[in-house]
Amino acid sequence: MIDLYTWQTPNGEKPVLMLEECGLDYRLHMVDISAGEQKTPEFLAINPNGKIPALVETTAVRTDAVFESGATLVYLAEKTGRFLPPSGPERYETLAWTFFQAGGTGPMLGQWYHFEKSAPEKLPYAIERYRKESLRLLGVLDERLKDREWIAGAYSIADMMNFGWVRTGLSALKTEGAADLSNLFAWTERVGSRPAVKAAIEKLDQAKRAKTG
Ligand SMILES: N[C@@H](CCC(=O)N[C@@H](CS)C(=O)NCC(=O)O)C(=O)O
Repeated sequence: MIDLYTWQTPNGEKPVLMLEECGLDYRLHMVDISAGEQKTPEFLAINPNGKIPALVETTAVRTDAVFESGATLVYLAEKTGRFLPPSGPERYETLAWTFFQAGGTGPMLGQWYHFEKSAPEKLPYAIERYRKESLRLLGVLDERLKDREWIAGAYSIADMMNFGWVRTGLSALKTEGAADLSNLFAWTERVGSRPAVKAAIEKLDQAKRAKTG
């Protein structure tokens, strides 16, 4: 059985998208990061970095504990043989666009959000630096999508990895209707209309409401 520890955030959503696409059975454990549940000794035993998401799979012969959203997607892809080519250039292209998110839009948008919304002091240099870099990264993805339906070959973990951050970034950076990001807007519509994506978003929403009331 797979136990998924997560919360309703762009990173927390990723393994739920994959579990729903693959039709796997799993138990959803909501870890309230606003209440500090990701720093409890029980959770740190699963992810020493104290961040969601993380998953644990227990079978008759072994227990696997996996943290980092990208690693959870690769784990599930290798378990099912789906959404990540098994070898060759297509596999590395998919992994490259998967980790592009982990090292790019995630940290840059995260820092922009912090300096724009949470920092006690308004630092125009920091706000502008992370805003510009976030927009540049979204532009790289937009260019990538100008002549293709999905980020790397068929729909893959690269799309699942990028979806939540692109959606959040496009809306938080107030890019509505930006002509130079039109391929990206069209792609978010395509991803968002997949039944598994709708089911994942709905499940997380319900689970969060059940936990926080
Ligand atoms: N690189 C990590 C980032 C995980 C991450 O930043 N998770 C956030 C929620 S989106 C979190 O747990 N924040 C709580 C904290 O930092 O204490 C991944 O992709 O899994």
